Amino acid sequence: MTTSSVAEKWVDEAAALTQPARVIWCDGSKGEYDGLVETMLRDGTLLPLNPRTNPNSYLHRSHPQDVARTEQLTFICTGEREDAGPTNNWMAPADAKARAGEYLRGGMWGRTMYVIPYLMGPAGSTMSRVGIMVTDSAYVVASMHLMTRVGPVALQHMRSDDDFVAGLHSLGDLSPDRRLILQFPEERLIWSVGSGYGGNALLGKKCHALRIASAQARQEGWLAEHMLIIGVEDPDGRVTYLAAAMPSASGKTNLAMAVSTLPGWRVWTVGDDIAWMHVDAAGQLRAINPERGFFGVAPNTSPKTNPNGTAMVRSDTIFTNVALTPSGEPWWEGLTPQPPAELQDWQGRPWQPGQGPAAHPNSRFTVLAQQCPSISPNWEDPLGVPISGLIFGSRRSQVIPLVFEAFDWTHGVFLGSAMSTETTAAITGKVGVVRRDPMAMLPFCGYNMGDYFGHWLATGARVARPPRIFRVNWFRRDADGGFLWPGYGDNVRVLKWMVERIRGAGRAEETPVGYVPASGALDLGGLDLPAPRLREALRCDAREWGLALDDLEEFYRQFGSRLPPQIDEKLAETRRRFGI
Ligand code: SAT
Ligand code: MN
Repeated sequence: MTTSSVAEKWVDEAAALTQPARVIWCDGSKGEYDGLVETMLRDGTLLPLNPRTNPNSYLHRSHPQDVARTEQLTFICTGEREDAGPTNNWMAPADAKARAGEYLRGGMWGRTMYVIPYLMGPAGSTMSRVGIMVTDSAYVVASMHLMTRVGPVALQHMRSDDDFVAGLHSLGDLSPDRRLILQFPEERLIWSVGSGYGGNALLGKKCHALRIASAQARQEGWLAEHMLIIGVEDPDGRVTYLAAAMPSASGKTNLAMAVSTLPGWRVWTVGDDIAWMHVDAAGQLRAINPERGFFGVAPNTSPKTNPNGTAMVRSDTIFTNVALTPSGEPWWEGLTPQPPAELQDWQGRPWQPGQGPAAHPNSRFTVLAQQCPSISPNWEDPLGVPISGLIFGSRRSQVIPLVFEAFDWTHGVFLGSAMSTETTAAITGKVGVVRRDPMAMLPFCGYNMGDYFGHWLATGARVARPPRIFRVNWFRRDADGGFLWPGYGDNVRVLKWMVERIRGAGRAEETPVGYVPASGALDLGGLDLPAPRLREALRCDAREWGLALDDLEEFYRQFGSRLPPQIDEKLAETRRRFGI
């Protein structure tokens, strides 16, 4: 394998700091993957699952204090604090390296350092980007095999010797007290120490493809977003591509693989977590999925909620922190209505019903995208797919209607910037707390969020026909706490309305917050949903919105002059429309 001297020099420096016993350059081959699995089965990092029911599948149990992203230990390290902005944790680059350097120095002593050249994006795409990460975790290497394109293909896509994002990862002692996830967007560099879990450790995902890439995208004139990508096929076979931003563990994977309850309609999966979007020469917004696999939340994935997701993890899957049946099958809450007897919980302890969840609420499956039955035939098209609509969705029990459409691009950017959501187990901390999460990028924007809104506005101006922008909330509840909307496969009814709007046919009613489906415009055929419940799901209330806008105004204030005036103006315009 040929490598640039810049890459070799950087790897030498990483080795000098961490002092591994040996350095192995990964080639991404099947033999390499099998060898890693064998090593991990031997040392207990992986447990075999039942080869009959779950061929080539394994269970990994993480350290009990290392089960989700730790946002409080995640930093954007820019020369100027202002460039990280008020929504990011910030550390000066030199301080960050001094602190993390203490945890990393000699940290790979006696161990293997794996060097992983990886490609984010399809081979042959000018939108794809290269990373080179080093790690002392075989589990991370195997996961990177599934989540990215590892090996010579990566190095072949470097446009110059230094055209890669460098990532240094070490498990350290896995203690949150000595854990830091550091992004240096100005150096295109990542340092991560003290965690082996998910987005903390698989550096291609959140650290590279969102935090570093968002900053790079701003400089280069594209968008790196926390979005799924789908193709919605109508009964005539016409496919409309949409991208949707939603916070972690809020249904992106389920929506990306939805099985339509509407006859003749079908959803094709292009990606379930990240979209890189460029404006092409004709002014069309186009998206690629930079990832090669899915790192999805297991709990509540079932033949009912996500039949494609359930089918794709039947073989060749690494599970993390799920429960285990006596016959060696993985299990998690929601997979079957009743838990099987004699389960072991996610830490390997005997489990009885009533003892809390058997699988960790943020337990995951890691699997190649090509195993998904609904994977789009063109999902690796180097040109990406043309995006006609964008969706911002969050998890709100109250206030936010099931679906509404922005008046125009600027209003849509405002709606995205105004998102808030109830927190989930995907991040360490309290679950169910409402927090602001603009465009589902709060934990992932690698620069000042005020500038980020400005970049969105500027991108819209470059698109010939800007995609329609929609806001959704599948999670609104009635007074008794029940969900107002059935969700899952029935969400395709909402997608159908969006496609009709994009084509100029769907009927809508104007409200102060945007266009909502007119009476009868949502296809509810075959669904038993009383009209008052739908009205309640679509309702927007001036008093509730007044309070929400007060809160939003306070959120905006912290950006000072970095907040684009158009965003502030849209807030004022919403108040005027409500007459509040
Ligand atoms: O960041 S992870 O990859 O661990 C999962 C998520 O939060 O979306
Ligand atoms: Mn995500």
